[in-house]
Amino acid sequence: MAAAGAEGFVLESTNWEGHPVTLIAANSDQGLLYGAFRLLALMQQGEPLSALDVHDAPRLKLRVLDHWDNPDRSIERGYAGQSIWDFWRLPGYVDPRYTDYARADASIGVNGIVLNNVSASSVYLTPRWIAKLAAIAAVMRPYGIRVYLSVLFNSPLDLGETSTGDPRDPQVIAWWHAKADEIYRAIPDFGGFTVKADSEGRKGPSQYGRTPADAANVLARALAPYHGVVLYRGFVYNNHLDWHDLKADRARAGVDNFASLDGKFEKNVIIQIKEGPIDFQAREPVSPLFAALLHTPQAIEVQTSQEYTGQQRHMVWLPSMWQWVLDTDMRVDGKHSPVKEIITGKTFNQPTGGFVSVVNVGMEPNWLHHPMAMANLYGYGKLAWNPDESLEKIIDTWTRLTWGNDPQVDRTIDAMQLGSWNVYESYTGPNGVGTLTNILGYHFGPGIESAERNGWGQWFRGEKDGIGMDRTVATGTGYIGQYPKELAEKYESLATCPDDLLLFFHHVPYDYKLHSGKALVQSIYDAHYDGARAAADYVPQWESLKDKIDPERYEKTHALFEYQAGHAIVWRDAINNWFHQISGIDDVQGRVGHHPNRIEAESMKTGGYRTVDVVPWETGSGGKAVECHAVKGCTLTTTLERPAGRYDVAVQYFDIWHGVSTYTLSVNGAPIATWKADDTLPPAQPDSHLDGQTSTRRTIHHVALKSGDVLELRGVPDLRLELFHGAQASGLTGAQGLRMEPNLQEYAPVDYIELGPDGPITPQ
Ligand code: GCV
Repeated sequence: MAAAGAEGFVLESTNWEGHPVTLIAANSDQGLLYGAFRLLALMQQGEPLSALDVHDAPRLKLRVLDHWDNPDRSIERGYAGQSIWDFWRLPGYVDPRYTDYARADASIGVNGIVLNNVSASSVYLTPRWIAKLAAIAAVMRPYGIRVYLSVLFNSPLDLGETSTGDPRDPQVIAWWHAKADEIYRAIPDFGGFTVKADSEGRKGPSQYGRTPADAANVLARALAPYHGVVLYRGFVYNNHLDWHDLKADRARAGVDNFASLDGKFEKNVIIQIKEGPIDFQAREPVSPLFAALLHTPQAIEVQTSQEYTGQQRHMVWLPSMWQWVLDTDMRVDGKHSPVKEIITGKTFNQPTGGFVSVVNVGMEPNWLHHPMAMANLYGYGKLAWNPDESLEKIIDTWTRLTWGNDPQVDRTIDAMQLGSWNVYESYTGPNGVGTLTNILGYHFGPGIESAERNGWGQWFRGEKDGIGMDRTVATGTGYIGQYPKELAEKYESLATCPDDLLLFFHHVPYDYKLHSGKALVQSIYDAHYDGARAAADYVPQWESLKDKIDPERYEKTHALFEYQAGHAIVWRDAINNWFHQISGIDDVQGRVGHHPNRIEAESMKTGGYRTVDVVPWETGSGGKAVECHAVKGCTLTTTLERPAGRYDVAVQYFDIWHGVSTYTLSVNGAPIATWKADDTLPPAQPDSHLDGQTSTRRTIHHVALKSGDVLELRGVPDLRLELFHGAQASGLTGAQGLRMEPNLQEYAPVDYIELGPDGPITPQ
């Protein structure tokens, strides 16, 4: 049993006094629990119990989920409802969902949960709140899960209990020691603290002329007597970089800030490093910081919550990306040193290491909104347990446990999930350019230039002459020099830099010839068409399973796949149009900028609609859309000149968070579809922009049409009359006190109508 260690287990089919028995053995309760969960999973997959011989133990010590949950139950980058932690009712009322969550997490091997946002509030450290944390810890404990807390670096000052936040000040040191004592009295198995400091405007040790090591060590010393740890985040960077400085580079920040501190941290400090040097993009190279800390334990941080990868409205199976990161061999000192062995502590002989995922589950019944997104949480647990587990096995097990053992169901879902990261990457930001989302909005749809010309440093430097960040040592920011020699040489040279990271490392002309043989811009056009097509294909693949899936989950997933198909076209067109305009290079296949089946709303005959600009221009077809400001609604009509047949009619409109416009599509005066633009899902924010985040497609399938038919779209806006701010105070009553709040209106906006074939739309 020695190999099972503290958390492993053995499952064996044996017999006792002539009777077959199944043995679960372990060195601890936790090991037994994991063994029991494994046994249940095997049984659920129909594995015979007669020949069990499973010996397993986790490879990573810390398998921790981060919740970016705030005290008011909002969640930063959460897409499945409000926080499950109902702090206002704790500790008196302990929601039974905590037990469900603990059980689900333990079943995939999670052994720690950071309860609150890394952008932390100091309120959690007050006695009243420690009692609340203790109530959650009591639920987690039987499941082998320790609770952790994100702490504000200068909490004692923030709470008014010291006169400074300087980590070297004796008052501050004493405060943290007393606070640790207090926490451990309430929660004897408390895991420790996570710290985000000197990052994105958060205060940090730099304001006192101190280093991350000073800040981490004061906490670590306070936790050490109780075996607690500090997970200090390597995500320290300046978000006010100078765009005009061609040497400025956010990607450098991790190594620049931490490498010189290697060896200066207390033993119970673990540096928590985001997988890539920027921020959970669809693809980034692996952070060079993994190779720069030889004397400090490390944890990798990934993001199950799909902030930049479709926010749980697009299916993207992220373990494919994570395993690519884990398998990356950093070649430290020319030796085999894959990330997965660095974070277990093996490469640099560290006593501990970790695998952390930002999870951001919410109150929605399935925790993450998209039924397929739960495969990300499951896959995280499996990789944190064993980074070498095969992706095929992980997804197949998840599919069987979630959707049953029907071979067609399993084959179909497995294949869709396994390809989904590459599909998403190809219709959003291929070639290492980053996810070309609106980084100044809520990181959802395309908004290409939002990343440029500001201090955030998510630049890709798309100019007339070419595109990509020159991060070479020879002529660029020197970032590539932060990698160990072999990797640095590979990335520095255009001859060996992989196509899928090219624009992360090099600035090249648009007609640059890739290793694939294609010109860069053509490859981008093709990738976006292929990616959008592949996303569209999820719909018929899913429909092929209709009779084998329960109606509730079938319909929910179907609607999400339809949404993804439409939104992938928004991405495809925005990025292709932008590249077409900046490069001036035509698509050799003539698709970009030519949409023969598209009828622009602004070109249709209108009853009341007015033309408006879409900003940024690339997120609206032709840069324009129409809006209706008339209470009774407006119409768009067109007389078709098409051969008779069945068509899929797609209406591209904008669904903003506020307001519920109504649309009706009619043929020759007979309505064929009515729907409401009632999106309130979490990515949406209270702004009324028509852009790539709100552009939405509704497809009405198999519509019989012929030449001469009149197609009419009627839009009825939602014009909200709100109580005029201050009306009551000013003594205004009734209609006098009402006015239209421009930010709350939804003017039934329309971009275009498209008749198949195009994108997902095929003639019937
Ligand atoms: C919690 C990104 C996200 C932020 C997040 C930050 C972090 O910038 O957009 O919401 O803040 O990363 O990881 O600290």
